[in-house]
Parts: sequence; structure tokens; C-alpha cells
Amino acid sequence: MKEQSILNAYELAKEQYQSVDVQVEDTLADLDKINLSVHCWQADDVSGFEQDAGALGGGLAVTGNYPGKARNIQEMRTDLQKVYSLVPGRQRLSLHAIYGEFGNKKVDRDEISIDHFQGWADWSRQYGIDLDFNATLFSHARANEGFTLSSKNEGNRQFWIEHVRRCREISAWFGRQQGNTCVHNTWIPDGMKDTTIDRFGYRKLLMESLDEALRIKYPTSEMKDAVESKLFGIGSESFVVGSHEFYLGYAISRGILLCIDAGHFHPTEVVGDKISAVYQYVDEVLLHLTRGVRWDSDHVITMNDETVLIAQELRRMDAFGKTSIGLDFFDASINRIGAYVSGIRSAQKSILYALLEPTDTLRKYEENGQWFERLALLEEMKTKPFGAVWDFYCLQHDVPVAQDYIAAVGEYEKKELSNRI
Ligand code: RNT
Ligand code: ZN
Repeated sequence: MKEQSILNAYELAKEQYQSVDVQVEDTLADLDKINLSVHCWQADDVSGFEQDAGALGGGLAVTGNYPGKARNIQEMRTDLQKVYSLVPGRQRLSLHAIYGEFGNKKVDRDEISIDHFQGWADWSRQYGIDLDFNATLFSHARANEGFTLSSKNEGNRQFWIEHVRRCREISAWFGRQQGNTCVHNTWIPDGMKDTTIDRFGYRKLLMESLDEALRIKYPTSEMKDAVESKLFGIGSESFVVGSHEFYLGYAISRGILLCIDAGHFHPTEVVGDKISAVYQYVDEVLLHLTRGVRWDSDHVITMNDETVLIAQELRRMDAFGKTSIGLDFFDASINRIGAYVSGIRSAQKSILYALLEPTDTLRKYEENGQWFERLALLEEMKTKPFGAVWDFYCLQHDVPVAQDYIAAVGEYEKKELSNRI
């Protein structure tokens, strides 16, 4: 697209938004301050770099075998840098514990330490990409029976407690190095395929294990804990220990973050509606933006009603400042870099769309009982020249405008990904 056309369209768009009292320039400055925590695991189908890495476990599934998957840390870093260069703004990186630099040694999960993440800390400093972290409690022999922190096998339970302890230590270290908080998220696959008798017992064990793993307190300027619930997984259809109620109670009572994954609820539940409910009780939330499709909770994000509503709710509650926005999707059936870029840009578009809302006017209509006016203005906003603002934002940030990133991904595939066979 010609630069002049983008600029012309933007000037006209500004006027249109101005007519409903929305200041586009302020909005774009606000968008700059929202940093997404990009998950590292779309680059390699959640494989990780452990020496004896086995099959993906924990009921997670990545389908497809598109060529070009990152096979080592160097390739992953090259891919991630490409991804960051194709999206506007400054984003973070969310690492999983299995992505350490373990060399040729077998380093078990209860042995990992900051040494294995020095390379990531250096990379993070070099490129100005701040880090978040995740314990990995799946894809491991000690998780094969379906239980980790809630295991009735005391050896396994202690093993996983030690793992989470170490991951929190690494997180705090990242936070100190980068000078801002590293969010550490814990998700466990624990559950059962069929009718479970001792639901109470498993949940009590999970509570006790978390308390042990979280015993050491770190300054919030270094790290914060989040816990992530799920409705079901493959192999845990009947019972999931870490359910929404469990973690909601845990996060409130322990003063930690609740992680809400957009794909972890019944399909008719609206995640955008939950945020204002949980914010009555928890101080901070971590989101996992994703797109649920039937049984899968991890399709590439699109600018759909669900993602837009989540963004609108954050805007309406003025909660962007206290909400960490992580992404969590994995698709191996398409170009993985393309999946990243398209998903990240759709999350950003949803946020921009929400920021361009004349919220004060809508709220006034609502309070005055002018519900027709509320409905009509919401509908009108859908056909305002939102795309012209987005295109300008990309131009301003020197990244491909509109569909131009499709060709950029294609070039990278030819130049880099196609050599990986
Ligand atoms: C699994 C959870 C979890 C994982 C990542 C890999 O259902 O969503 O967040 O996707 O930790
Ligand atoms: Zn998730």
C-alpha cells in the first residue's frame, strides 16, 4: 500500500473518531503501553529442548506437521526475532521450563537452575524483550499417571513441588535482571478420564503442594505467581483437579494472580464476562488469549467476538495496567511464524478496537436508560474506519502494513524455514 494513501486514510479516520469524541492519537499512545507476553511454544509445537524430550503429554495436542519447526534454541530465537519484527510495539516472551539450555546433559525438572537460563537472560537484555516464565508439569515420566502436584505418590508430589520452587527462583532472577516483574504461571494437567471418587482428596493435596511450592516469598517487583484453571483435557474429561473454582479460591486466599485461559471454559461461557467478576476479589489477572474450537482450546487467535469482548472489558474497567496478557495457542498445520504473527496482530487489533470505543458516552447512555442509543452507537462503531488506524499504527512502527506481512512470512519460509528438513 502506498504510504500517502495510508496517511490520507488515517487523517479521515481521525475525523470520524473525533466525531464521537475519541482521540485517536491518545489511543495509539495507550496501545504502545500494552505489551503482550508472547508464548515461546508455538515455535516448536511445545517440544522444548530437554535431552530426552519425549512425546507431548498432559492431554495437550498439537496437530499438523507443517515443515520448518524450530529444532534448537538458535532457530527458535531467529524465529522469534522474525515474529517480533512483523508486529508493532514492544512485546514480552513467555518461556516454559523445558526451554532451558541443558547442553548434552540430562537435567531433570527438579534440577533446573538459573544456569540453564543464562542464555535467555542475555538474549532478553540484548533485544530488550522482557521475560515471563512457566513451570512445566507435563511431558514427563512422573506425570504419566495423570497427577503431579496432586499426586498420591509422595515421591512424585515432592518432585513437582521442587520443580515449581526452582521455576519461581528462576522467575525472580529474571525479574531482577530485567528490572520488572516476571509473571510465573503454574498449570498442571492433573485429572482423571473417568468418574473419580476422591475429588476432595486430590484437591486438598493440590492446595498443600502449592502452599509448599509457594512458601518462599519474593518481592512483587521480581516475580508474581499465577495459577491457571482448566475445564477438561484429553484424558482428564471427567475430573480436573485444578478447576476454576479451585484456583479462584486459591488466588483470592493467597493473594496471587488468577490465570484465565480463554479456551478453558464451557463453550457457551463468556470469558469476557468473568473478568469483572474476578476483579472484585483478585488484584491482578493473567490472561491466556487463545481461541477454543470444539475440543481444542488452542487455535490461533482471531479478532472474534470473544477476544474483542475481553479487550473491551479491560478498557471499560480501566484494567490494562493490572492485567498481564499472555498468548497461548499452538498450530502446526500452517506456517508457524505466520500463525504467531497473525495471532499476535489479531490480539492487538482487538485491543485497538476496544481502545477506540467511546466508552464514556456509552456508559452515560446506559446510566440514563438510553438503551437504544447505546445499542446504536455500538453498532455504528463497527463500521468506523478502524482498519485505517491499524494500518497507520503499523506504518508508524515500521512493520508491514495490512496483508503485506503475508509476503514477509513467505520470504522467511523460503529463506530460513525451508532449509529445516
Ligand atoms: C494447557 C494450558 C497451558 C499450556 C501451556 C503450554 O491447557 O493452557 O497454559 O497451554 O502451559
Ligand atoms: Zn493456557
